[in-house]
Order: sequence, then C-alpha cells, then structure tokens
Amino acid sequence: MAAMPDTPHNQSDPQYAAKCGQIAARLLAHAGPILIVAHEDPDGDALGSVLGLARPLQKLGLDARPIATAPRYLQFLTTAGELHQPMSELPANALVCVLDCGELYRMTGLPKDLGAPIINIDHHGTNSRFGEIALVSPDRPAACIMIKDVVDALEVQSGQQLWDAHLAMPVLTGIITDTGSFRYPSTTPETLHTAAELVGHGAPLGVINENLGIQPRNYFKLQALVLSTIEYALGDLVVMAHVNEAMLSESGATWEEVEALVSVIRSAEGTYIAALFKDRGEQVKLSLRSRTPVSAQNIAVACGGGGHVPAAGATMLMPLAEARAKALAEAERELQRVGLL
Ligand SMILES: [Mn+2]
Repeated sequence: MAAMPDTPHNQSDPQYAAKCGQIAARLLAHAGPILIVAHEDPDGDALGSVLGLARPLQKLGLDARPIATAPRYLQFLTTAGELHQPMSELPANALVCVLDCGELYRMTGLPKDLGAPIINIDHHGTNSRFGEIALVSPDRPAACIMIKDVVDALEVQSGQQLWDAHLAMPVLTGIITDTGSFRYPSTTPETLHTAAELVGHGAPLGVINENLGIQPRNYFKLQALVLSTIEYALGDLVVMAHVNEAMLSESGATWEEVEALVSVIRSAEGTYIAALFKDRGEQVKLSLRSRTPVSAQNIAVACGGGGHVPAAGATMLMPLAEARAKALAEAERELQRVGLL
C-alpha cells in the first residue's frame, strides 16, 4: 500500500558534488550484482537514467543489470537483450540503484521490500530520501543530469574513458523529455551546458528528436476522443479531460499513448492547471500540469501523490466522479492560496 508522501522539500542537496563522488566510490567497490531500476511506466528520464548508469558500469566490468521495459517510443534507445526482466527475488549480495523515483512503492521490476542496500538518485521534491545514499536534487530538471554527474565521477575515479555516443544518447534523451525539449522554466544554464557536453560526446540530437516525435496512427484517433471531453472549471482557470478503456478500444491505442495528452490540453489559453484523468475503473490516475505561481505538486500531494512543482500526479483509489471532485476541491484551495481565486 502506498505510503503518504511527506511534505515536499524542493531545495537541492547541499552535499551534491560530494555525494556524486560517494556514489561512484560505492559502485566501484561493489563486488556483487548492481540492479538498476526506476519508476513504473518509465518515461525518457527513467529509462535514460537506467541505461545511463548501467552502460558505464558494464564497461568497467561490473555486473550491472538494467531492469526495465521500454515503451514503444523509447525502444530506439535500447539494444536487443540489454534490458533484464523484472525479478521477484533479489540475487545474493545485490546493491540496488533506484533512479528518478520518489517513493519505493512507485519502483518497478523488483519486490518493494528490497532487503538490500539502496542508492537513491532522484529529482522529485516529494522524494522521501530513502536508501543508504540518497542524492535528491529537485532543482535539477532531470534525473539524467544527475546521472551525467555520477558518470563523470566514475570516470575520474576509475581513470577510464566512459563517455561515447551510445552512453550519451539515453542520457540526453532523459534531459530532453523532462525539460519538454528545454522549454520548461526548470531548464538552467547547467542543463544546457550538460546537454552541450552530451552532444559533444556524440549524442545524436536530431535522431533523438525524430524518434520522440513519431506517433502511431491510433494516437490521433485517441486524441480526437480525449479532446472531445475537455471542460473548464473554477472560472476557466482549470482545463480537464479524461480517458477510459472504451476510448482506447475505439481508437486501438494503448495507455502508453495517453501520456502525451496532458501536454496537449496544458496549452489551453488562460488556464493555470491542466488535469488529465485516466479512468482505470477501480482507480483513477491523475496527471497534473501547472503554470507559475500555481503548484501542481501541492494538488498532487493533497490527492495522495507527488512529483514536481509544475508537473505531478496521483493514483486515486476511487471512481472518476469522486476523483474529479476531490482534485477540483484541491485545485480550488491551491488557486486561493496564490490569490487567483
Ligand atoms: Mn524525471
């Protein structure tokens, strides 16, 4: 059962650079398997982080095992047989790296009760700072930025050259997807410097964007169905839409195709909050986006979820009508807090 997230802490880890070094040293000294996982329904940052840490460790001769399932649109990042299947039991003497994942209950691929040392590398303000080493920097727009810094530390400590195009591609992909192609205000000078270095290491920017921009044909049918549910609320400051199994059957699309739709409704003029309700019958997955000064994170936390200030979400164990009413009540509270209502 999901633990309720703590109050968000959105400031950076003051020991950031030292901890990157500590993590590198801990990984290099580990003799057993290193299992690398991320959050469920992996996005570009989750999969990019897993590949971005596994590949250099393997190059160094360590037994690093990336455990993930690549969604259709990210399969271009992986090589055949590279990703390991989920494990129901941990091998002996394992060290687990949990990446881009604020809470252990959101992790996928391993039993939740790990019984092994954990390295936690993440940028969600709602991260509960679990693990033997927790490197959490909510001021960084992607976990892949942090992976880049850990790999740099691995390079320094091992004295081996680790960066190449094969490694730089997934890491840059995670930065591109989590910054909305460098469009979100979370993008800093450091983000752009890191991206420039990765392009310098051979990451093919054009190939990545071309792959990320392709949508299966069913997506357009799905989009038409979901956009027909758009409604506005709370003085038109909130835009909402929903999607259910019937729309997926009618369009032939999958839940994977749904993720991009919250960004589509987010562009509605005059709105501060976009809410997409993914109606799974017994539960509703809520995706939230917000514009400054509104915090999607506050609304998500109040609904039992977590995330970032401008992009957050929650899994609500209730039918759609109830989830919608709860989310609207919390949206109203947040709009009042910032003085928009
Ligand atoms: Mn992320």
